[in-house]
Parts: sequence; structure tokens; C-alpha cells
Amino acid sequence: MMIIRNKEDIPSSEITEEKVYLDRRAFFKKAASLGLIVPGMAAKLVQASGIFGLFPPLKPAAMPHDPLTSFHDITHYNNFYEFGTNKSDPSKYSGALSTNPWQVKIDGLVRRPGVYSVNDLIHKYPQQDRVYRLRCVEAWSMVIPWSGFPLGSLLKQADPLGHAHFVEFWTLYDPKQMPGQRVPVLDWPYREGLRLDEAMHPLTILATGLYGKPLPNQDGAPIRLVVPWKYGFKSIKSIVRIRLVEHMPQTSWQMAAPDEYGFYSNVNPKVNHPRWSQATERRIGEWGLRRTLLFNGYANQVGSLYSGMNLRKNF
Ligand SMILES: Nc1nc2c(c(=O)[nH]1)N[C@H]1C(S)=C(S)[C@@H](COP(=O)(O)O)O[C@H]1N2
Ligand SMILES: [Mo]
Repeated sequence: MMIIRNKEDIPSSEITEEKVYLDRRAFFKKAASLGLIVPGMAAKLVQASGIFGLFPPLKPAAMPHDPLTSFHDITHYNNFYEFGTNKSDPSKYSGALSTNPWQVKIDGLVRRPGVYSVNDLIHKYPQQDRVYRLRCVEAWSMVIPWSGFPLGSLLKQADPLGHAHFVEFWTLYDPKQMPGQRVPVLDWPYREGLRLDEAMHPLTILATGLYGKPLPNQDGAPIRLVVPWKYGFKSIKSIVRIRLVEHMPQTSWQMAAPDEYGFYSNVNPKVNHPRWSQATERRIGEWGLRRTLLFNGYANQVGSLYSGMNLRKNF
């Protein structure tokens, strides 16, 4: 398949750090081969080396030609609590979820509410390929070749009313098919929300595939949100309802722990999770750590959405 990358993704100033990074990696590889460090130590050493200035700074999380995370990792290291809370649960237990046919309702403060089958949406809106980083709040990340279409296309079709300021999303609720919903780890169904301008932003997509294949169940089949500048939990999976509302909606993670998971949840290396740092991240499939960038590296495109806002208060 053809993978289109957004050239504006990464400022060219960051390209030069590649060699520096490779040199540092070679150093650690050598040290490891000599038995000087063991794998568990690596991340801590890399982090400490940056702090004490012994080695060049960490490679930033966003690089122009970041290798894609493997299909295997993207489909075997998942968060999808409807199928269990371990990373390996979704690949084991989501296979029985029936995703075709599947309907998505769009309603609330719109002039043209509707119910669409996912098959129709795929035909109606040209599918685009987008390589986006997905940065989980747990400080790991992946680079995923999604396919899908801008959420804004569907919202424009629904035609929001003037007092629609937020968009609310619901995952399917069906404890028979989603055994994780029999356990009250979250307030089911999983719910998420965006401000209308965030939802209309061209980077925000409804994904229906990855690696040129239909979306695997564990990644949110048949249709899921992807908001590349926000922590992964905003990117709600297996959506059945999209509702336009006037006021900021409650989200499942906010209801579970409001001091840990804010409504905005923009990737921000300066605002730590209360229990761990957000300054660095582990790229799945890589050794060591990367330095996390504001808005996951998409600041040029989305920074203006938040001008004048206090991002510590609105975390
Ligand atoms: N319905 C639903 N959507 C969800 C989740 C979930 O548990 N349920 N987990 C979120 C979290 S925490 C992350 S990091 C991403 C993970 O997406 P992936 O498994 O495709 O990498 O999905 C998000 N969407
Ligand atoms: Mo996450």
C-alpha cells in the first residue's frame, strides 16, 4: 500500500539528531554486549545520561522517518478494557466481537441526524492513509499506518447547530460480546469527548483500517477515533454513537480518576501524570527511551487551538 506522510509533521531542525542518537545507541549496544548494562537498566541509564549531560539528549519522539511499529505489536499490545485490562487480552478475547454489519448513530445538536452503516461510510468518504504516532498516557508509543477519513467530513454532513460546542462518543455496550464490561473497572459504555474545533480538525480521523487491512477487532473494529496529538485513551474504539452537545461531556476516564485524566489530555511533556513522568516515552519495539514532544509533535498543526489556554489547568 502507499503510505502518505505529512511533510509538515516534523520540523527539519530535528532531523540532525538522528546521527547523535545512532551514536548513543551504538554506545549502549556495546556496553550491553560487554555486560556492563542489563536490559532493565537501559531506560534508566539513557534517561540519566540526558539529565547529567554525559551523552547527547534523547531522540525526540517525533522523527521524520520513524519506522512503523510492526503489525504484530500493533495487534498484540493493546488497551481495550472491554476485553480485559492486560495488554495481551484484546488480541485473545476480541475475536468473537461481531463487527459487520455495524451502525453508527450521529445525533444531538445537528440539523441532519442519521444512522450510517460503516460499509456505507467507507464508500461515501474516500479512505486516506495516515501515519500517526499513538502516545499512551502510560508513556509508551507506536507509529501506526492508519486508513480512514476525517471525522470533520461526517460532522459537516450532520450539520451542527450553532450551540453545538462539543462532541461525545460512545463505544458499544454489550457485556455478552465484551466480557470486560462485566467488571466495573470503568463506567461502561466507554465514553469520550472532544471540543467541536478539535473534532473538526483535519488531523482527527475515524479509522477503519491499518496496514492496508480492515481494522483488527483489538484495535477498535470496525470504526474508531484517532486524535494523534492527544493521549491514546481519547481515541475511542468500536464507536456506535456520536452526539453533538452544548456542554463539555463526561468521559469514562475522567469519571474514574479526574485528577489523573483531564478532558483535554493533550500530549504534554511538561505536565506529568500524578504518578509518573510524561517527559519521555518508550517506543514499542525499540530499546531505550525517546523524549516526548508537546502535542506529540503536532504542535505546528494544532497549537493554535489552545492559544491563550493554561495547559496545566486544562490538562
Ligand atoms: N472503547 C475503548 N476505547 C479505547 C480504550 C478502551 O479501553 N476502550 N483504550 C484507549 C487507550 S488507553 C489506548 S492507549 C488506545 C490503544 O489503542 P490500540 O490498542 O489500537 O493501540 O485505545 C484507546 N481507546
Ligand atoms: Mo492509553
